[in-house]
Amino acid sequence: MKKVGIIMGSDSDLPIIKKATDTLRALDIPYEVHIYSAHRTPEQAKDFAANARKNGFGVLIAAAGMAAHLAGAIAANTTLPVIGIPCKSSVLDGMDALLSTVMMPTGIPVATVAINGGGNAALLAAQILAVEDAALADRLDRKRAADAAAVLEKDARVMEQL
Ligand code: RP5
Repeated sequence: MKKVGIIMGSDSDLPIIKKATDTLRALDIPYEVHIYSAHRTPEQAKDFAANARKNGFGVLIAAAGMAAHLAGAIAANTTLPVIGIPCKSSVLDGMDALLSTVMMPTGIPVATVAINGGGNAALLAAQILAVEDAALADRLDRKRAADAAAVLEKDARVMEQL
């Protein structure tokens, strides 16, 4: 199976990345994680993106906060699908990162998930890989069913709490 490449701009983004890696591990999807910054280590970020396809990656996730150019910079150097996670910092509630990540110019798309949306980034990466992987698609179907069952279980008990 192709790997998911995860790049974060700083180790301060780790709690958000952990949500993604937990989800990928639960789905038995191989991944690799790096700390590369569009601003602090631009050459390493570029090299990783430019070589990602030949290095066995099928989709990339890029997480960054503040002036969050990482996902766009990664997307500029590969035609693999790139998923952007805008990370919330201590000011502006993540709106800075959301707009920096989502407002890409035509020609260089980034599929942007919610602010701090590490779990959905991983699920979207899984769904992309599952287009060509029936076993993974089956695992995703089973997860959806289990998630729905968990909600219905809460529904069955909600009146007991009120
Ligand atoms: C971004 O700036 C990182 O992705 C992080 O979300 C934010 C702050 O980074 P640190 O100053 O905590 O390293 O590049």
